[in-house]
Amino acid sequence: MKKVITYGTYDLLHVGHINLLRRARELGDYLIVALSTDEFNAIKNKKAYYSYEDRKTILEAIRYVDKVIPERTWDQKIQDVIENDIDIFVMGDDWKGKFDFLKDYCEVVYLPRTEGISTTKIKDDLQKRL
Ligand code: C2G
Repeated sequence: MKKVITYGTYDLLHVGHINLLRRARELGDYLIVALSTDEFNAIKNKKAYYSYEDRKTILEAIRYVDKVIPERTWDQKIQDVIENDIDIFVMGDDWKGKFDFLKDYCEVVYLPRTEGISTTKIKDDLQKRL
């Protein structure tokens, strides 16, 4: 069984997230999402609208996602890859090159982002409607 892992906040779920999850899952047979906790989001200077628990519930309902684990630090990826017997690490290409150190442990794939959509854009567009 080829196991894939990807990381993210996945707030205000949109087609960019779904496109990433679908392509990541299609690279193997099993997809784990390491979901940023609310505390880790603070470290990333992100404030998610939905709590970790709600973002986890939403992700677990997606057909492409087999398991959701917490992402608590920048430094857990090597351990996650080893502990979960991961074959492929996947991220959107806004992260291109940033996780190449994982190539010693698994395949590293950066997938093209979906243009024209982001959680930030959603928030900005809604703000303009107020
Ligand atoms: N994404 C995408 N297209 C978009 C928006 C996002 O392909 N239009 C991808 C991102 O490249 C990422 C995933 O969807 O692979 C999740 O995006 P975020 O929730 O913004 O994740 P991020 O904050 O970049 O977290 O340790 C890694 C970090 O936790 C990554």
